[in-house]
Amino acid sequence: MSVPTSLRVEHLDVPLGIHVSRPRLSWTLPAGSEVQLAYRIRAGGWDSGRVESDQSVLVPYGGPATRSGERVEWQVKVWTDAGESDWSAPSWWEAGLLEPADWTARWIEPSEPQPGEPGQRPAHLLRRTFAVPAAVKRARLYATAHGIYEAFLNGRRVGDLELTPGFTAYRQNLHVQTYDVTALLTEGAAVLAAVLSDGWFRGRTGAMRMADGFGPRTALLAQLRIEHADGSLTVVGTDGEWLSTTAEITAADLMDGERHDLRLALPGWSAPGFDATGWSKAEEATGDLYADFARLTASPAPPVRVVEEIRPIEVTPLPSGAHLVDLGQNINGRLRLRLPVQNGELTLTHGEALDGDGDLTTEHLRGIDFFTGDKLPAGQVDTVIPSGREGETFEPRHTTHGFRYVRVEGAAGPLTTADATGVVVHTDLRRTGAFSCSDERLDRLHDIAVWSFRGNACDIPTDCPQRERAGWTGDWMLYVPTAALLYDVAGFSVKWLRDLAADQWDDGCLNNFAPDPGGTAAQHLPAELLDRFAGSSGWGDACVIVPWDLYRAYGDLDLLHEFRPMMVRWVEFAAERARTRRHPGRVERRPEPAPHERYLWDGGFHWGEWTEPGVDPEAFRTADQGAVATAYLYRSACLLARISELTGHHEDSARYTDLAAHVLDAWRTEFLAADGSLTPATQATYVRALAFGLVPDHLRAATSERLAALIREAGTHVGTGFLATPYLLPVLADHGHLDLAYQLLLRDGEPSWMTMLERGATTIWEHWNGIDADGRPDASLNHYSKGAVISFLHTHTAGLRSVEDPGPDSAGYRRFTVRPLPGGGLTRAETTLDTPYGTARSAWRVDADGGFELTVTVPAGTEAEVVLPDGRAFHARPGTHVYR
Ligand code: RAM
Repeated sequence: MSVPTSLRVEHLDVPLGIHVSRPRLSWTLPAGSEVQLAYRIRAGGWDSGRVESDQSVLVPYGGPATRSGERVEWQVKVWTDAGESDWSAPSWWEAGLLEPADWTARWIEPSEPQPGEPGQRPAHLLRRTFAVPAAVKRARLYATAHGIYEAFLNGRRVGDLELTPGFTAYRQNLHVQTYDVTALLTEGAAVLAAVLSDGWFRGRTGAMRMADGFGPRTALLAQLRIEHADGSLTVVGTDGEWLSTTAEITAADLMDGERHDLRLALPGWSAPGFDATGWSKAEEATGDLYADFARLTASPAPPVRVVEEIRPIEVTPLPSGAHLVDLGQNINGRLRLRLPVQNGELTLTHGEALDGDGDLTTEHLRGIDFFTGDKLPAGQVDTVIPSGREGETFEPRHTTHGFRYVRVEGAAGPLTTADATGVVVHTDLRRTGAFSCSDERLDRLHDIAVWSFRGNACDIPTDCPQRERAGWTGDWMLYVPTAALLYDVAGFSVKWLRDLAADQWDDGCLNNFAPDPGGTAAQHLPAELLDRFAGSSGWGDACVIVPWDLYRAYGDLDLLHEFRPMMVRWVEFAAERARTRRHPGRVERRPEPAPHERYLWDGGFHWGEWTEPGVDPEAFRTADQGAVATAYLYRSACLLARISELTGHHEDSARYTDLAAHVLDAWRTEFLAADGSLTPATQATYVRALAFGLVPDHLRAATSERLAALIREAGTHVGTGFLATPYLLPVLADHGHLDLAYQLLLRDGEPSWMTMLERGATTIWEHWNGIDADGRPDASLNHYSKGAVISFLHTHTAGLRSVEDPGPDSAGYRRFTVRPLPGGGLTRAETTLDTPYGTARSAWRVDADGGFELTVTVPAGTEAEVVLPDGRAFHARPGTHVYR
């Protein structure tokens, strides 16, 4: 009998060094199985159990307690009336160092008498010699840092991970990487070494380029555990025996870039036999964070790696003598450059756009100091001084950039495409979803939206990979449903949510992005300052909406349990803001507050719809954002009520249902007229109101007619900004305006998605006019939020939809709908998605005489409702079905 078709630890891509003793197992059954599953898990002894279900399920592992470093194996078998299968091939995971007491190593800081200026600080080399006294059976290296580290053992780089230990709220969560280093060790003299740079810990981060966010020093923590063939153990770690010096990386910063002086390179520095005379003693670090080993944990996300390499499409000499490298694709990563044999310095400036003369411009990428209004440098400049030896390569590993073009200045000879490689660096996410159709433009739009996500998935979901590289809450909230149609983003999101929760303020406020190097410090600023940036609706609501969308996509109730306390505190914060603050404009119009205003959230700080075409970009600072904020308070209160119910907090469920009802009443009283029209009369207001259920059923048709009219009045152009854009096409399609949805999607002329394609975008722009009609760039050209439109292709065009409001029996595509909505002249569309239960697929085509054929694949253990364009509905069981 056949065994299950797939087996894996759900939401966990690194089996080595995991930090939880209760991971979840999932399996997919062969299609059509009506069976029970049995599992057995070996951690020391065997633990076994049986799952009383004919479904594929997630089983929480409650078996024998895992000990640090322990290898756990598991197998499953299938039981049916006909008999039982063999045990499946074993899968396994290995626990990391689970307890603070497991650490004998101590934090060390490189000797650094005088830290340089932020952005200009060198990386340090650290090394320790030791003896391997006997043959090696098995060895593990556990390592982490304040900063970015690369570990080396006996002259070889350990592992293939990049930018370790990644970016987290280091004060509360610091990830330890575990490496299998058995093959790097032999009996005799050995060296454990590391390169350490500022990274996110001490380097410049975010829109404001603040440095020293988490502390003034970099530091390393590493522990090597060697099991010998004879049963003995050698443990070596960071301690007072380490030496340090500065590296040939004379500056390394994630915003500014990297500087290498290869004349200073020390060949063999990480191998035995190297003469380290002149190196200084590294210092054992004590105090504050160093004493806290409880914050050390493993990442629930896959690691960052080099995931692809790109050969440039062109290298062009510029009149200045510089060379322009064009990758043909905007990426996050770095340029690897084969160096000419020369002594002079080369400068590599990374950017996304060209000026009128065909030279690189980075002006549009310069951020602005939020408080002073001053322009900041664009950064992203690497420099290298070759040693003059033959065969050298430059590759910066302690920074990444957002770029398509690199201007290389200072090369003595001509450069060609063979000299340069675009190295794509981001979280090594598992691809789970695809879409294609008969219209090349839509395939291309899909492609650039995927690239935009990839460009902003380097350990955290960022807004953009160049100007800010920050984990903006609103951006991820808007894109997560789309990302979950493309990649397994469960662990990636959980990692980020933990950092968001870690820095929630005492009053429940959430501050724009996570991780936040400022931590919770900003909460103590004077109120008038806070009111210029903190606690925005639509951004803070990510704490409710992101977990909810993950639950819809992956069916994991645990994460609703885990993050519910953060949601409760946020919604209470927002409700209290609604109760206690009023917008000055409303105070003027209505000095005595109306009773419903207790539930109207119009005070405090809000970004508002953001990047709405034609709206003064500075207006948000003083505008009345009551319609946006109150809508989000309603949305979050509704979801929190539902989440409370699902997690067994019934009193809270009643409390937030009641809150939601009051907020809804307030919103309607203030913004909805009896004829279904809304204020403010923007596309965004209408879209949000329909998407969030703010309009009563009897007015929905009228309200959606008014939305359609607004769009036509705008020349059938999209008029939404940040928050409403992802909902625009679904709302139109779901309210009888499918044609209009396709017209907007395929519309050319600014503002539109097709304009991005026409003007050569290879990633999604922050602004609708990212490149204007004259070819001038504006703001970031790699912001994924407007790319959320591609989810419409999956959920409406191809028609594969998760349940809106799922429970345990339907979440994670255990039940789903296939309801394709052809339009836009398409003759074919197809999507696939690897759900937690297996691959679901919807594919349709229209033949020459108008016949429609739909093929649907329903994974084992799931069921689908299939609705054809003519309205006929079917119930589909596991298997592949064709409908005509
Ligand atoms: C911009 C960021 C981000 C957005 C905020 C409000 O600076 O790029 O995308 O969420 O502002």
